[in-house]
Amino acid sequence: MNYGNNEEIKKRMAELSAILKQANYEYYNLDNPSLTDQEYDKYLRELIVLEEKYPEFSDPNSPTKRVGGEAIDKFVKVKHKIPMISLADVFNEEEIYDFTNRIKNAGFKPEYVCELKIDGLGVSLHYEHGKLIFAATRGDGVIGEDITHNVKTIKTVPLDLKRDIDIEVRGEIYMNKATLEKLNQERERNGESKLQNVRNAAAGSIRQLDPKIAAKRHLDTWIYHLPNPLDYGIKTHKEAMDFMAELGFKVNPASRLVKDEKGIMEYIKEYAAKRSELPYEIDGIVIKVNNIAMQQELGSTVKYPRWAVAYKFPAEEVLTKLKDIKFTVGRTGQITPNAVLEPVLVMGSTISRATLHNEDYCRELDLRIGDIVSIKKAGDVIPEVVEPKLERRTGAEIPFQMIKNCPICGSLLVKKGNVDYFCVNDDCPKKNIAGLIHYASRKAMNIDGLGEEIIEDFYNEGFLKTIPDFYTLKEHREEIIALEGYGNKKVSNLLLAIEESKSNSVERLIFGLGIRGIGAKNAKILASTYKNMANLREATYEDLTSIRDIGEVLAQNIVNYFRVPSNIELLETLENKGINMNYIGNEIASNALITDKKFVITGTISFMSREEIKELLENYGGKTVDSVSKNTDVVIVGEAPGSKYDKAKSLGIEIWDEPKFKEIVDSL
Ligand code: 0OW
Repeated sequence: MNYGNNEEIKKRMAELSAILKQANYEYYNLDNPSLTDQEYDKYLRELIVLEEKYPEFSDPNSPTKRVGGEAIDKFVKVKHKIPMISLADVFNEEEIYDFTNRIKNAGFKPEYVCELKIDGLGVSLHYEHGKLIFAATRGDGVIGEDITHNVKTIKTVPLDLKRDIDIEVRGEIYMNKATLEKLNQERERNGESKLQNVRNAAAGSIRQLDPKIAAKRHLDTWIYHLPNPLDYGIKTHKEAMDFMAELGFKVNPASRLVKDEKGIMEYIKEYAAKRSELPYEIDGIVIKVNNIAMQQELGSTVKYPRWAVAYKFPAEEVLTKLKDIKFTVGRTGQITPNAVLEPVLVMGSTISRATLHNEDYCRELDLRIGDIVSIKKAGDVIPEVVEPKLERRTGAEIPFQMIKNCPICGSLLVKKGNVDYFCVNDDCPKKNIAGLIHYASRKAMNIDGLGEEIIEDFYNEGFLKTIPDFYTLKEHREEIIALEGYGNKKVSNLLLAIEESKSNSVERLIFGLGIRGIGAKNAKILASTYKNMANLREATYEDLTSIRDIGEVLAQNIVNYFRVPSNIELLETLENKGINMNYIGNEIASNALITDKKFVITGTISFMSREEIKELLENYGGKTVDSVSKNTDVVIVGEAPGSKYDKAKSLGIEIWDEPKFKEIVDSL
């Protein structure tokens, strides 16, 4: 087809774009297409060809993006202007009345909107002049990640709105049950592990760097929140939902305006019964005050709105057979009894293992191998064995016996405290395997795809005995591919994920080392305080204890860890293999008066809370510590200061009184 001059070409591309977008909306949002698939594909192909030929005329919001544009190489952080707060959970009728009574006691007579609580992940969508500009995950509610490249592949997220409007809306990205089923069948064919539930599947899909992969996951959305309705003259949540639907967003038709608690309870009852027939997972019912002015007067706590709650469906209890009791050895050597169960479906997941906590728990329940037991799984917590069904006993069951020796290395177990048993053999393979699993885990080095079974396989094959061995696995590539269930693609993805882990910010490595008592949060504090591993290695006990969240025990554990030659050797080996030893963390502004300075705050500053001062100083690379020492750079002195003020003067430490501090804050 020849298009004549540039104007003709641009016109044709815009025409095709409009035809395809309208067709998408009719197909995915209205479920009432006017184009046949063949017609749709013909127009799409024509537009793809034109965009390749004339990239300068290509629209960033072109419908061709639905099939996935360029891959990104890392996720960019996004700060939410209005925090994306979560919902407080309630579990029964009494707690629902507590919620509504609190509102009525505050003098309000509210109506409520009841909504299905979609089991996916929160998303924020930003539009300017009616065009999708960017999309971000909820993250921790304040800082999310830019996922625009993947969101554009979600067919029900409009790339253009019905009006030329600037707006942010929020909703849930989710995966249908049937989509997960198909995805898991395909993963099983590829020898990949099955995804446990739709929430993990949706989260894993939206966190793909390559949108062509995300496009294949057929994600979907329900939009349920307008953060600033009054800016659009909207007075109720119901109006907001209708407004967003008119703009072209997919809004759940099951939402319902109810007058009172009776209406709420009827809605809950109705959807508890319908839940299993829905094409998507819901984990509860969201109850919101309808009137926006009331919402704003009720306000929010730091974490939750006071005008909305999430009623969570009760945990499902199902029966299955206790086939065996196995004992696992944790990375600290702790022995935990685990139930090996006849696989059973609970809350959308197939369960074949459940924790039995410790020996006392098993004795109190008088658990016997062969028992029929009830299993309970609430939300995404690990499933639990509730009790054996005594009436189902045949007499053939085998009473519980606590083991005396480590199931892996055979060494005699030692009882510590009054319940737990430990394997104290430092060369116990299971402890080593658990240490490797911890190192690769999500909150540590976050090596995608390297789950427990794979690590256990590699350990038993001898490819992976110590942490540095992760980075030489690529030398065993052929041997690994030869293993049962390890396809070429799967091994390539694993080796790529291992290489990617080298560029983590150093807090992940600090946590992955398994220093006693150092969790992910403290690891981040240490990383942001010391900026790199070398500085942390040099930190003295006094230095460490002067950090707010690090007490004596942790400080001693850290100092001890760096005194062990094999640990120093490990770190040097890892550094030589190219593992990043620096803190990459959140970008912080810098200011000579604040960056890398240690501050103590004493007394009350009239215009800022201590938390806000701490956050401001941290944003500029400063650090607040609790006690004044010769390492303190500045003491900020407010109203009615304490002895720290005197100590600062005696040590000749720089003092900022309130006027001085205010002057500096205003200058930032
Ligand atoms: N998951 C949901 C859902 C919903 C937000 C807006 C203000 C307070 C929470 O279906 N229907 N409505 C809201 O309203 N949130 C939901 O999910 C939230 C998102 C983040 C945590 C909860 O899952």
